[in-house]
Amino acid sequence: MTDRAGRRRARRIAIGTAVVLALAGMNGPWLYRFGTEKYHQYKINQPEYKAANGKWEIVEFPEEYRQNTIHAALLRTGKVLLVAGSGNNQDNFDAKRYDTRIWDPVKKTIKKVPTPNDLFCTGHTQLANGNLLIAGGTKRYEKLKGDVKKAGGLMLVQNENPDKPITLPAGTKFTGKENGKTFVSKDPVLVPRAEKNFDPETGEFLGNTPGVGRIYVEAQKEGAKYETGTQDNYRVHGLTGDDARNTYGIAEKLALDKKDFQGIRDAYEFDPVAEKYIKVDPMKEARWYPTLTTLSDGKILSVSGLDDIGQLVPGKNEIYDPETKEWEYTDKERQFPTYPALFLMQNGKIFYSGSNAGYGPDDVGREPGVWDVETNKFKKIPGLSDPDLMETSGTVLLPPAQDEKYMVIGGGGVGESPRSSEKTRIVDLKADDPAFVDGPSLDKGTRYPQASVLPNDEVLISGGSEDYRGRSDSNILEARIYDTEKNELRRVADPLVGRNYHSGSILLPDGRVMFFGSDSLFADKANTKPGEFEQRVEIYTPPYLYGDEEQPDLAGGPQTIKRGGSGTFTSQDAASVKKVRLIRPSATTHVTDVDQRSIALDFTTDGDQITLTVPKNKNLVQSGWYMLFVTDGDGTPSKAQWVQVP
Ligand SMILES: [Cu+2]
Repeated sequence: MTDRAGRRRARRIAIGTAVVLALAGMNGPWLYRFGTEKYHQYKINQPEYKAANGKWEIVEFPEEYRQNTIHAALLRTGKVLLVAGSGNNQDNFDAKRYDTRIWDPVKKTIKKVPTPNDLFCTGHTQLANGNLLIAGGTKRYEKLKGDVKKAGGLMLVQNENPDKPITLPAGTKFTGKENGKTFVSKDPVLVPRAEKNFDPETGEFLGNTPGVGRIYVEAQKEGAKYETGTQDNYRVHGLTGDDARNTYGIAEKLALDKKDFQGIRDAYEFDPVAEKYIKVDPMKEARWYPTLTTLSDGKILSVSGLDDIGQLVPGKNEIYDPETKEWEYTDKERQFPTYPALFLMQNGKIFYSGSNAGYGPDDVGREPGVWDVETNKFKKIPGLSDPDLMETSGTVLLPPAQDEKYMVIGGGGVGESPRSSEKTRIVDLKADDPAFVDGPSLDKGTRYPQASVLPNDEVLISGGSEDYRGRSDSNILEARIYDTEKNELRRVADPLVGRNYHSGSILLPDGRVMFFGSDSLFADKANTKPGEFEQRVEIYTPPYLYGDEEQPDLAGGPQTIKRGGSGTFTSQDAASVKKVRLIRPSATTHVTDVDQRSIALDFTTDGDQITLTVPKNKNLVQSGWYMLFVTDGDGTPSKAQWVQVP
């Protein structure tokens, strides 16, 4: 800053203060508020303030482009894919109005993309070729108790025949042997054949284990008198001979209680260049709220979700092969709550932080640990504080990824609990016996925190709400930057828009961070008016873009660098570069972003040349497209160059 600019600034501050004092002196409460607000506006726009705290700006799309964005992913074109599907809106769902937008945050253009299915509450992850894999979504909205007219629930269809599977069509009737009540299936179901069991020593035949198919059934007629009290066996209509003898249903109580959302099996790859969804093989299981995580071999693991009858998928996980575009079950089963936070570790195993987003029994798959998908061994990690407040917590792999330290932020009690945690917890997976320790605390208990890794190794943590879905006007209009080296949080400028459930954040290639969504249950503090989905996007410009110096430039260089390989780029500021990072672009929903990671690169400089080397470990540097940032000694990052690691 020049002396003259400094004097100019000092004079402006003096005038601003005088205005506030004059207004305050008039004693009018409205005027006072007007004055403080005006002063606040003035203050947050001062260069010194922005250089220390950054700045927030609301982006409002033209009305016809607004949508209830639930999912967002940064594409390798630098554009952001915004997916609503039906956007948690029953009217949209009933009308089959499914929405997707592509937004260019630099050119400020937005376009509509035809959406082939209800991708509301789907799962997603970045693929090696730059496509985004998207799997699962919504088959049916939840029905609350009182709205459920026909008694219904899960029917387990058993097949005792070891020689063949059996398929029952939609509309199959089941009549209880004890209760005499008849229920009808909503979909076809394939029941696998029974398994023969033999004594491993003698080879003696011990009997059959029936094959089991799961299907949703409901009463033929409305009303409470068709509810059942307890478990019963059910005769299947329309079968004859052996089939009638070998096939039967078992159901627990079939009642008028709340019916959860139901998932779909459909999967797509989104092509960022054609800007289109491409249909691929459907998953084996229907999933609503699944997590997709890249594995060591570049295949994609799909875990958890509610299935096509609204039940937590019973531990059946599956893997997508991007080569064949087909899914296979894993050999062994393990059950997690919905949207579990699962990250690929440098040793090829999976780290589960315990973060998740909202469905599943409170005693299934809640404890954090390290999971070997092949052997299905799971080693628990101790030390987590507020372990019963992990739902809607956020987990972020702290930069640089090489250190393998994760932070778990906030979280709330299971279901609609009003309780929430103000803790951050940190675990160092490179330690001999990893254990969580508390990091610096937030001011308030925080569900749904948004967290984005920044190119200078800091982490931006923003928003969330104290109560479930922002109840009682509990949105938190605060943001902090976490300093990974000092293990400290510092408060920065406040966001302008409250964001809770169905929100997220994404680091953009120019070093800014975009925020989307929020789905308050109520619009008022008294919790009497229904909430409205937050359709505005907000962009945070971190302090590093308000420094005295320009962003370092970065140009030239190869677009593809192999693991273990090097590339030479040009920068006029090469001599001042202190950090070089490859950042995997975010794909985020429901406080779950298992893609984002920032990898430190070794580099050398020579004049205006900067030569960097990509680490060899394929679990650290997963194949795919990355943002390459260089950051100078002041912590100011360049704009990113896109680099593909094949
Ligand atoms: Cu949701």
